[in-house]
Amino acid sequence: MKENSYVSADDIRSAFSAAMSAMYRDEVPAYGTLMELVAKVNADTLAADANLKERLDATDTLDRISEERHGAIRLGTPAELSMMRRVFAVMGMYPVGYYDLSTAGVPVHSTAFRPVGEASLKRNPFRVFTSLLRMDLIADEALRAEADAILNERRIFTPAAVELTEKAERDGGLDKVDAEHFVAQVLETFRWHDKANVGGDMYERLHDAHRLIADVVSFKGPHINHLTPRTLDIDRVQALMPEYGIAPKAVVEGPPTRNCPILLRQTSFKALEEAVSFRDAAGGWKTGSHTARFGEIEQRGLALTPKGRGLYDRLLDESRKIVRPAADGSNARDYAAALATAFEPFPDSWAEIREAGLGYFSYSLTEKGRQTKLPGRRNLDSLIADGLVQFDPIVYEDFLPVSAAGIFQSNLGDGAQQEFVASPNQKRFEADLGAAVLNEFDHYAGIEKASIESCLKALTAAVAAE
Ligand code: OOG
Ligand code: NI
Repeated sequence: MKENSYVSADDIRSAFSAAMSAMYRDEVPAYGTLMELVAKVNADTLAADANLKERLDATDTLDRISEERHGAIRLGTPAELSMMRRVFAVMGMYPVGYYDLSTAGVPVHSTAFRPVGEASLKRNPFRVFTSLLRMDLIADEALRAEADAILNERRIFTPAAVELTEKAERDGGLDKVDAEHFVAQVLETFRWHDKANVGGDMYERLHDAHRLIADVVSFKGPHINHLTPRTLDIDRVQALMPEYGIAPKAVVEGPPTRNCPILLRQTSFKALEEAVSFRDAAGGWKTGSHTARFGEIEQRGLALTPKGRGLYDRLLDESRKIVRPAADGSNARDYAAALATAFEPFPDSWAEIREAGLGYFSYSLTEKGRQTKLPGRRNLDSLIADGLVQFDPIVYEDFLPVSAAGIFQSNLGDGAQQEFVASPNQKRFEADLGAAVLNEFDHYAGIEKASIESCLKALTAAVAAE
């Protein structure tokens, strides 16, 4: 097959995220309502802020502003995780970051499959937060063995999805017909199944061990449990949700509202209780319910260096010592106030954040810089001071374990709080995945470094060219 007849991985990912969006809106009408609200708030925000509109027009694709940025699934076995890695690779999505959620009472560890290069992120930034159930954290050995047996029986990928993934690996891509077929087949893996894989008794036992275990083990596949569009004003969407008939989670996760947004802010509407049926002893079906699916929104800001992240983690921890957000939202105002107070030591101008070495920036030449020729290399700060080089925040494209835990918890129900011994095991996760995850800090540092190098090179190359 000729190379130029292949569809780009970025285009396959775009088609996949559009197909997921259509399927999820169809399956979860409340999600469609959330999308409408987000589109309205984004339009209002842009109408009220001409500057923002201009900036987004220059740097982003304005017409895609309210589209999904991520979704999430929960897998049951190492084999499912490693096959999922191969499927996502066909769509240009690679594992970035390792998140241990055991500390937060959720028996999973996770990565995010996402596009990595700037051009790919611009084309379509869709990512999937992917968790693997940690059976090793389940105390009940008999239950563990039964759950393992159930999981080992199921096949979450269609035969055609596996074949097309192998074909893409072998040939280095898929042509148009195969790519369309691939998207349709892979979509099946994420579909909701209202008929459980297990009987009602087994579901109860799994549920008693942990709600998340029931969610993973009881069904035919890893149904997509939420999708997340981007909002330009997360506080406003959070405030308006009740008016639209959807129940927001108690608080927005992540940093407080700031002039200079950092990392990631997220909130969701609470998972819906949905009718499902379980096998009964006579081989028929018995109706019950399951709570797993919700809708989320996100707003992203500056990627922080390890030093910045250290400060963020410490301040977040301090805010939670003042007020711990209650699941019912009763102290949401106090929590927002405590968060704002706790974050006062975190500088709130790009220049101060940069000078303190707290964030990653992308450097470029100013107009003056483009017309300047330097005899030799000079230090970056002096080039900035002389107006030759400017800097823009690099956007954080990853996730936050404390926030993720908050999202998990609010959707597992209030009684689901459970203690596990902290036991991050990235080595084990990577062995199960069949690959190493990219370290997100190294990645941002690399982008920053390359931008500095290219400025210095351009400033001195002007001399060489003369
Ligand atoms: C994933 C929760 C984490 C996020 O945005 O932090 C997540 C899940 O509930 O499976 O999606
Ligand atoms: Ni999410």
